[in-house]
Order: sequence, then structure tokens, then C-alpha cells
Amino acid sequence: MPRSRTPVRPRAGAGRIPPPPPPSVEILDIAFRRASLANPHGRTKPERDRRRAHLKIVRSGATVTRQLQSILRSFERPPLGDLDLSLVRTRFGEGIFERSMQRVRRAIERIRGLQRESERTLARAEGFEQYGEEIRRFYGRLSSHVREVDPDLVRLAEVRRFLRQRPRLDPAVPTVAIAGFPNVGKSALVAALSTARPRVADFPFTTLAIEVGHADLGFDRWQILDTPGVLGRTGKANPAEAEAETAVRRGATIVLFVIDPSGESGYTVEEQEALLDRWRRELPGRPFLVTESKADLHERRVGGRLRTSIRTGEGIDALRAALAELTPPPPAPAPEPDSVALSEDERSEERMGRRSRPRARAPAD
Ligand SMILES: Nc1nc2c(ncn2[C@@H]2O[C@H](COP(=O)(O)OP(=O)(O)OP(=O)(O)O)[C@@H](O)[C@H]2O)c(=O)[nH]1
Ligand SMILES: [Mg+2]
Repeated sequence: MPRSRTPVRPRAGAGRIPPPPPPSVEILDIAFRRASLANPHGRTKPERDRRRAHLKIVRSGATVTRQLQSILRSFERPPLGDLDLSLVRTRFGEGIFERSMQRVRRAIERIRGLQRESERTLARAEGFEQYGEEIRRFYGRLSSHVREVDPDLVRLAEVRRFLRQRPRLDPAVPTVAIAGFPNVGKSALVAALSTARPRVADFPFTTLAIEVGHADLGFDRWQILDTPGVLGRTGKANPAEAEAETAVRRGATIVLFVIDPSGESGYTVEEQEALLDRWRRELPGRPFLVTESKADLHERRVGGRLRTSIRTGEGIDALRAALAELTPPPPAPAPEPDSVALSEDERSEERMGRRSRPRARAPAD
């Protein structure tokens, strides 16, 4: 018989996780630790003292700027794509991410300036006392510059975490965003069409963030994007709805709009049609394909619309074929070296027959 466990009563205050220390604590810790290891050579003690002071300033300053730069670089190389930036703006607010990046950039500049100034002061300083004083002054101001950007470093860490939980879309691959009201069978369709295995459940807002799968449709590889449900209430979107709206607007080559006429989802056909109408109005020129889902549960047929069921498989092949037909034309080829734009001077040289045209490189064997 399995032994019953005695419930352990938590101690007062236990289980409450203390807030993590601000990012500046770790950054400065590393910098000061590196600086304290400075072990300069020199023939005399005063020479060694001056060099040690100099090394402390240079090392701590450089370690801090390197750490801040690597945070910036993680967003800059490669730069965030259009969809990622839009998702970040939707989740964190317009300009918030950009402002934090800018403040960290400015902090790096200030720290570099401070370091140059301290090095100059140190060159004029004499004796152990004055060196120590300059190091303390530098450490103090360095710390306050880093502490000042603590809220920005926290925000950038949140943005990174948010983006890590989002799929990376390849902008060169066409994307079908599967969208519509909650609980209408979007994720079930994503699973039927692609490699993704999103959670499917009979309650609204099962999907809370976008997810991507891949599918071979005809000769082409597609990204199939699962999106959270949208209720279409203007000005009242929750974060999941706002994310879906952004994905449809900024990430979709084609929108596959799913309407559930069975009543199972809990939403009326009229409210679903109203969302479809709004998106069509707001996204002119964007191809929309509409499927009526859960065809095993209803007999409704609307001319020009697909009917699909993941229970019986009805309409799934027809849906694949319809998507394959909507394949957008391949991206325009890169300009041949011959057609590279010439400057006015180059053009006149060309007219006078003086400029040899760049030749296309012979293909490698
Ligand atoms: N009978 C029937 N049920 C379906 C069909 N497709 C999906 N369902 C069911 O409908 C419910 C919702 O399916 P999901 O795929 O999670 O719906 P969703 O639109 O992704 O929902 P959210 O992520 O909450 O927006 C689940 O219980 C599915 O099993 C279908 O073709 N026929
Ligand atoms: Mg879903």
C-alpha cells in the first residue's frame, strides 16, 4: 500500500520568492571582480600603483560597456523583423522597446566619456591616496550610470523572453495565418495541415500566442501560423487577441479565416462574419480564403466557401489545393550586375564608351 504523505505546512513567509536583484548588481559585480584582479608589472611601487589604478578604471569600464553592448547586439544582429517588432510594440507599447535601447546606448556613451575623463585625471594624480580617490569616484559614477538603466535592462530581458517564446518566421517563405474567433477549430486545422502540433481543446483562448508549422503545398513550402482567437470588439482586445491581430496584419501572406457555423464554439455566425468583413475592409489587397469548420456538425453550404472537418477529413485536400493555387509569385530576382544603377558620371563615361560594364561572374563548375 502506498505510504500516505504527511502534508508539510509551509513556514510563515516561505514560498514567497524574493524579487530578483536588479540587473546592474550582476553587471557591476563582474566588472569590479575583473578589475580587482589587475596585477600590473612595474619596477617601482608608485609605478605599479598608478598602473593598477589605470587598469581598474579601464577594465571595469570596458567590462560594463561590453556587457551592455552584448544586450543591444542580441536585438540588432540580426535586426528584429517587421513582425517581431510589431509584436513587441503590441505587447509592450509603442516606442517602449526603442526607448530602452536608446537609453542603454546613451549609457554606454556616458560610461566611455567618464572613463576617458578618469584616465586623464589619473595621469595628473600623484600618489596612492589620489589614485584611490579617483578609482572611488569612477566606480561611484559608473555604478549610477548602470543603475539608471536598470528599468530598461529589465524591460529588454522581458522583450527577449517574449520573443524567445514566439516563432521566427522566414520572410522569404509565404505564410498562411489561420485566424478567426476563439474555439472555432483553428489549431485543429493547423495540426491537420502542417508539422505543428498546437493544443486543441473545447474552450476559448486555448491558444494564447502565435505558433508556426510548415507544410508542403504543391511545389512550395509554406509557413502555417496558428493565431489566438479574436472577438473583434474594437478597443477591448486582450493581449492574445492583440497578438493575433498583429500577426494577421503584419505576418500573413494569406489569411485563412475560419468560421464555425455549428454553434459549438459559443459564437454566432453573424459576429464571426462581422470580423471577417472588418479585416477584409482594413486589409485591401490581402488574399482571404474562408473555410466553414466542423462540417461534420452542420449542413450549411455557402457558395465559394470551403467546408472542412478534421473529424471526417472532409475538405482538407480541397483546402490544400486552394492554398496551393494562391501561391504568390516568387520574389523578384536580384538585379543582374548589368542593370546595377549607374551614377551620372558613370553614365556619361558609359555613353562615351570609356567605362567597361561590370561583367557577370562566371558560374562555378
Ligand atoms: N466536431 C468537430 N470538432 C472540431 C473540429 N475542429 C475542431 N473541433 C473541436 O473544436 C474545439 C476547438 O478546437 P481548437 O482547434 O482548439 O479551436 P481554436 O480555434 O484553435 O481555439 P482557440 O485556440 O481557443 O482560439 C476542440 O474541442 C476541437 O476538438 C471539427 O472539424 N469537427
Ligand atoms: Mg487554438
